[in-house]
Amino acid sequence: MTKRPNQRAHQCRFAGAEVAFDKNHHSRAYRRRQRLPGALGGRLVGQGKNSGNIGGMHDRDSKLEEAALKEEIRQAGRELGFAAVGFARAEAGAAADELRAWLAAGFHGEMDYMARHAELRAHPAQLHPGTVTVISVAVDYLQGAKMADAPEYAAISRYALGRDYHKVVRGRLQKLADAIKAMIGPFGYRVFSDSAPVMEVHFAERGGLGWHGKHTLLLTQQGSWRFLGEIYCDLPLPPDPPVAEHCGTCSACLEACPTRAIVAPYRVDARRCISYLTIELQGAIPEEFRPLIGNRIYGCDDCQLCCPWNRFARLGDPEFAPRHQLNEARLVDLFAWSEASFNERLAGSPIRRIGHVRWLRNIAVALGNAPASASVSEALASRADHPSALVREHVTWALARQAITSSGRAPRA
Ligand code: B12
Ligand code: SF4
Ligand code: SF4
Repeated sequence: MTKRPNQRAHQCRFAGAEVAFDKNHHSRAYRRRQRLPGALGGRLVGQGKNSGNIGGMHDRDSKLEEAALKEEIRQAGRELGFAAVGFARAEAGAAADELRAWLAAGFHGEMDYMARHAELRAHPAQLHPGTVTVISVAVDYLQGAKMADAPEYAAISRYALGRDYHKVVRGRLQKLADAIKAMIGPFGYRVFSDSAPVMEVHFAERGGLGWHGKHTLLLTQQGSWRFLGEIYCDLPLPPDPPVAEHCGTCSACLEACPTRAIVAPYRVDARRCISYLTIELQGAIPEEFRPLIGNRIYGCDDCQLCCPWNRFARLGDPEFAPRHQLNEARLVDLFAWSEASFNERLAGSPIRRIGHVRWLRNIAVALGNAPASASVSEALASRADHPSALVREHVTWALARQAITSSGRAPRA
């Protein structure tokens, strides 16, 4: 895939943005309140709780004010480093039925939280009372660092090589909420980034940030290497128009998926997805998938690597730059990390969430799939007596697979 390493989406300018809000926005808020007693100003004193009538703001001046406020928010978002900011009504519509159908098919596997909180996902105002608008943001994360491309090296998803996005995106969203408060005064809101039952891709799509790709991720003409986050709020702002979809007749992601997890366009059976198998699944990885996982030890990028739109991807924030050379780490070296090293080196990384046992489980599978060598067998043997039965079982499987490979017999794919 051709990347354009010198292209920068944006410069992150937290400090500059904060200074600008302090200098200008209080006076703007004051001016807006003076001009808008019946519009946002009215809502702020508790008049408008509705979903879509935009608070009864029908006159032209109010509409201009709303449009101006949205642009101010968008600009503040850009200054905080967001690649895009969009506005949608807080309504799930038909997407809620699709979510229910996905759950009914059992595609969520062991992700019980998806089923437990389905109705909160479908009804934003139940999750945060008063919510009428969802402000969605996107943050680019792709890095220019070289990725090792050999079976004895670990393949870790690009999104997980650096700092944990949950914290980064939510921290930035809080700054955006503070900026909005400086513009209009207090308002009701809550910020999220993959941190609560929110239909993130749906609202980003409705807010014009991109379209649902056939791989189900939010896709744009600058690709899909983007995190999503949102502010649920009680500001009755008009929605942005959705963008047209541009998957067309392409089906590259369905064909590239190593485990055939994209069972139909827009339908991922999570139970087959390597991201689920290596990150979400607590127990043993089903044997049928182990050979297909290859050297992927945390997540999978294949449905994005093959996507033609990712040729136009922009580089993301340096905060997501690889730590501990995870972009070119040998499997045997990572397998040797003690639990203390794992916890210490991966502090602040999303990978730490899976814990040392599942880390070893995943690497054992990748070592089983690696070309046969004495160093791989020795590394596996060193964990054969690990206290965790889960690790021992995967090590046994991997040693058996190594034995088959070294005997010259083709391992079962
Ligand atoms: C659960 C989850 C997973 C699960 C399930 C994935 C899935 N596709 O559902 C697993 C663990 C497999 C997963 C993997 C990944 N995930 Co994930 N995941 C989520 C999470 C928490 C919820 C997604 C969800 O609601 N799924 C439920 C199903 C029903 O939603 P859906 O597939 O989008 O289905 C919609 C449409 O496709 C459509 N639909 C469904 N069926 C049908 C049928 C027809 C006929 C039609 C027309 C439409 C249709 O309607 C549905 C509702 O809108 C979100 C965060 C969030 N809170 O939203 C992150 C999120 C989607 N994941 C993200 C990422 C980065 C990934 C990975 C790339 C990570 C990696 N590199 O390993 C992979 C990609 C795998 C993939 N192709 O989806 C990002 C995506 C960013 C982006 N650009 O879109 C999110 C938004 C997190 C974030 N804040 O950034 N993920
Ligand atoms: S992340 Fe990998 S396994 Fe999951 S759907 Fe995409 S290509 Fe398939
Ligand atoms: S690979 Fe093709 S079908 Fe899949 S998301 Fe990208 S453009 Fe759409």
